[in-house]
Amino acid sequence: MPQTADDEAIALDAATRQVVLLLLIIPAILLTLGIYHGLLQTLYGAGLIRSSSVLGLDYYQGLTLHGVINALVFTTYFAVAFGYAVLAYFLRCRFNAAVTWSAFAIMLVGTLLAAAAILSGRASVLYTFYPPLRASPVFYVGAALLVIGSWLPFFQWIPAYLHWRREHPGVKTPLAVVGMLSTFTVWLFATLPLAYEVIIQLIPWSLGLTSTIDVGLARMLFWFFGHALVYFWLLPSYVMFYVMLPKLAGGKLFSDAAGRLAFMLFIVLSVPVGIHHQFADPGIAVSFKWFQGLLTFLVVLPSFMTAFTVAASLEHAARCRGGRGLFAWWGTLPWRDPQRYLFAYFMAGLILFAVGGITGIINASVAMNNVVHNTSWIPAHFHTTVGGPVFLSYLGMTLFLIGQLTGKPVRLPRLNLWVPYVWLLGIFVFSTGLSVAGLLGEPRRTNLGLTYTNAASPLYEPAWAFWSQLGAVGGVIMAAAMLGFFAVFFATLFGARTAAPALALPVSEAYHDENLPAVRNFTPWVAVAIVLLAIAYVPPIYSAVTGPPQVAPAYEPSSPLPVR
Ligand code: HAS
Repeated sequence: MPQTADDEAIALDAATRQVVLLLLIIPAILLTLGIYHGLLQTLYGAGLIRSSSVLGLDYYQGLTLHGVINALVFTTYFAVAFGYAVLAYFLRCRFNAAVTWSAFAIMLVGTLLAAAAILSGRASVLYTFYPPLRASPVFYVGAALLVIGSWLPFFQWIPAYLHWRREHPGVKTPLAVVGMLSTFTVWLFATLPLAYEVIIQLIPWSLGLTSTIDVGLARMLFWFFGHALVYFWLLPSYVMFYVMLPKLAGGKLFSDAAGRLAFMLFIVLSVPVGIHHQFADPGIAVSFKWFQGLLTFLVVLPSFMTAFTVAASLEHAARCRGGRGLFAWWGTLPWRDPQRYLFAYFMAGLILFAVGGITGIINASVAMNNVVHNTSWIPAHFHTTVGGPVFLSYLGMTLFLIGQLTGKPVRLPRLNLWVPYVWLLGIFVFSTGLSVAGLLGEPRRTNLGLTYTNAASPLYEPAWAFWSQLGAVGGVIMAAAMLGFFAVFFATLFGARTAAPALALPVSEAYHDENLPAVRNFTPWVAVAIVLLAIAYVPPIYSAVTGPPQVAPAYEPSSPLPVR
């Protein structure tokens, strides 16, 4: 049966509407801080700031704020908000208000605790927070609460979905719902080992109950979570690209089954690949590294499928709009339509992802990883992935949902249209600079302005200077794009209401609406995922637990000596 193709407006129940709005507005405001520290990073990197701190916040504190706000808080809040909107819209369901508010309250308390620890200088442990860097227990408790709060909505959505299926026998689950349930299935798999790391290892250690920590085990558990995390970020964007983009382009989704298969493949393949972040780590057998490296090449497949399906959908749309020729049809797409600003946000992100995907494949090759690991190539890679399709689609959808759920039209539409394109340019310039510098050996997560890009230092590396400065030019362009975004965001938020709040999501019809029974049920995919996870992770974890423990005392980034 074809999925709904109309964009009928619905009213959300009061609690869901208010919580979704808060989940969108709070992190968008926090982003002002996250973006400011992103700009500072590029200035430190280019040697334009040559001190260890600016306005009382030191380099590692700022880097931690940048990563935690942008990569953990903004993304998690958005995924929960978008999940509520999608489930409520497509399944026409209501949620228990007490649970919805509790989830929000737990996430908020967690965020405030983590923010307090970072701002007071007691948690400069970066967004990866792996030991032997040690933070205050307040930070770890905050992070744990943020994660626990984000589980609750999923436990509301599962019964809503099962109820809908009972009420609609034989009807395909809407693709957007499949996408969001896949997102949170991956999230649940990924966050369980993280919970173990935080509760059993980090909190007792930070409380002083244990004097050392097994760094090898902690890093393995973190990356069990860490790479699945990137697909937790990506999948809500894929929901937008499959379900909304074709309609915004003026066409149809080329293949419904391709979207469903992509989401199911992510359930299976997103998690058992984390060791590709540890190719350089000691104490992990080469066979485990190669196996997870191989699985990493498999997890690329659903993204390639997405690239081809989205491109085919766009071509179909363009030809419907009168597009001709082998390439000329791209020009007929609605690149400059301020009313379809979501198209611009999505497309700018997708163009960046074509680059981010290629650099990811380079990272995944064990041999080539040796060249780029821990260099500035890595931030270049992730700004074209999480900073590209993920960030831009989240920003665009934040505006869209706020506009709809407040009944306020999005203000400054022309400026809004420019935001994604300026961001695209900024990321290109930034990533080009950091990629080349990385290939020349420039390290990441280093206050380069104190040494390597400071001509007054004996450690000065002239070969890195130009490329780091190019990175800073990109950083300034990105900051300009974000100034534009904040102008649009606040003008919309404080603008006048012109309509009653209502939600109407753009929904694409399928061009090929295939009936593929294999992708209609989550259970077999979840079962295969568990088996593959066991094969990929039980041996390395067993070896980390039973092998010689890699214990270490606590460190802080400001000193090479252990904390007393
Ligand atoms: Fe990655 C490190 C491998 C995808 C994020 N990655 C990171 C880190 C982050 C990150 C944050 O194997 C650093 C973590 C840290 O702090 O240490 N990554 C991959 C691979 C993929 C990949 C194979 N990464 C992502 C995504 C991210 C993300 C998605 C965030 C959302 N990554 C690695 C590896 C490392 C790593 C190693 C560790 C490196 C190290 O040594 O530390 C793949 O999933 C990528 C597949 C993607 C594609 C692209 C498909 C293209 C599409 C766009 C089509 C566009 C169209 C529009 C149609 C195959 C869908 C028209 C376009 C035109 C150009 C006209």
